[in-house]
Amino acid sequence: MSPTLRLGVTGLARSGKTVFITSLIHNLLDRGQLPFFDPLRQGRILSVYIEPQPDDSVPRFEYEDHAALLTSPDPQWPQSTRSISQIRLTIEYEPIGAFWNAFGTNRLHLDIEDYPGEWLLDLPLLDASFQEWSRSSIASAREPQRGAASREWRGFLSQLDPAAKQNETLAREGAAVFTRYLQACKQETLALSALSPGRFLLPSDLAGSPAVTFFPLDLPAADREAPRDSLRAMMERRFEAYKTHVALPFFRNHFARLDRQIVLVDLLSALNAGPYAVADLRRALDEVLTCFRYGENRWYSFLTGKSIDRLAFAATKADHLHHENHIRLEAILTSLMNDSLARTAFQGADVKAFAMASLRSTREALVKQNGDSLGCVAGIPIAGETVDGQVFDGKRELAIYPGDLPDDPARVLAPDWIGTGNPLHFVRFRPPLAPAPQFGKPAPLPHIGLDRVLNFVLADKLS
Ligand SMILES: Nc1nc2c(ncn2[C@@H]2O[C@H](COP(=O)(O)OP(=O)(O)OP(=O)(O)O)[C@@H](O)[C@H]2O)c(=O)[nH]1
Ligand SMILES: [Mg+2]
Repeated sequence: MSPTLRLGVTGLARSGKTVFITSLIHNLLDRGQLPFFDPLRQGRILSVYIEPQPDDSVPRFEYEDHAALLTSPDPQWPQSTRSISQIRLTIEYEPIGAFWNAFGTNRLHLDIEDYPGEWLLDLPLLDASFQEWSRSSIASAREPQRGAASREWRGFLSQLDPAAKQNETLAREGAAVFTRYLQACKQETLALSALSPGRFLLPSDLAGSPAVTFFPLDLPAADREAPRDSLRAMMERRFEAYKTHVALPFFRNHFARLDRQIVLVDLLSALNAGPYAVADLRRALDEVLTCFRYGENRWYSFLTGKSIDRLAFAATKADHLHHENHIRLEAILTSLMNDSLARTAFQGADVKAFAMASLRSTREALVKQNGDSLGCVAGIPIAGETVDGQVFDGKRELAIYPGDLPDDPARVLAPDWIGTGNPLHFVRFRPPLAPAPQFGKPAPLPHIGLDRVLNFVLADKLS
């Protein structure tokens, strides 16, 4: 029996999970440039291969399709993930130490799971009552920064009487209006993260079912019993059904069985959208960390008996910044994470933050301007991206100065740090053209810092 490490690649929507998993496998299978991954640098990795996964009921992660798409002559990013999938890598390695060296190899199964990032935010709901969720959700919708995004939803809500008789048509209409509000919050301009329930944004096979046909209600402060056939009772029942039939099985069958987690964070999109989005991202991180507090007397700790001993947070897509800014990006993530660690009184696991790019899509360039050298990144913006009003066709390369992150990480939460205009500007780039094959084999996907993340989550299991 070889030991197994179940690695959860977690992250909010579009944070880069699928690209990360693809690049990780590609680099391990094809021995990429991973100088900071100790077992490989020490020459102890003997072979890596894909094996049948352990769970027959979970779809296989479509590694071959994603890798083919990213390395094709016209490389493309993968589609958004719509459901859970899994893949098993087996790593044969030489253990450290003279005794073992004389006696051959060890094996480790690395089981990796990919799932839609939105689902992650369902886990904090497990501990919330309908009333608590309604209050916090409606309070957020009333924040001025969400004014435009939540207008229709607030208007709808103000017409409702929670004590009125239950009504299926109204329930469907309300769920649709509430979903439109969540979708508007997710758009690039707001780039918010803490949006739940997750299946409203990505219902998968639940679309249209009662479990996703509910919405929060503006309830009176004094807790009164609602008649069984009232709108409030109907919403409450469905909220509880969502917890029992959607959030809990996901937690029990997947999340709770993981040994280690990598939490990918699209910090750049939040920075691009401004301090409100960064604060919201921190709120989402708080919620994620709360889910990891298995050890404490939370009722769901009885379900698992397992605890995560290492947790890596990684700010992805660092190739949008010149390398001089990578340390600042890491410092900002560390600072947000430390805030969250303190606020959630999280203990028990080794936690570390990284800045990385799973698939490096840019190269660096220095551009002279008024006697100064600006650290730029050059790549091909994806078709439709705009820079200074210029629309890109997905073919032309552009060198862009994305701006400098602040020196002091705490500044990113200060409402005044972006002044009148955001000093940061990121465009989305196409994946890089695949490098020429090496020794007849495809060249491994280029990355930034993938090896440091791997070393943190994997190296001690290969010792
Ligand atoms: N430049 C750059 N862009 C990246 C990188 N990784 C991801 N991206 C961008 O981020 C987008 C989302 O990446 P995915 O891996 O699909 O993200 P995900 O977390 O799986 O998203 P969902 O499945 O929707 O939850 C991609 O389409 C790319 O535009 C990277 O290393 N560099
Ligand atoms: Mg995905």
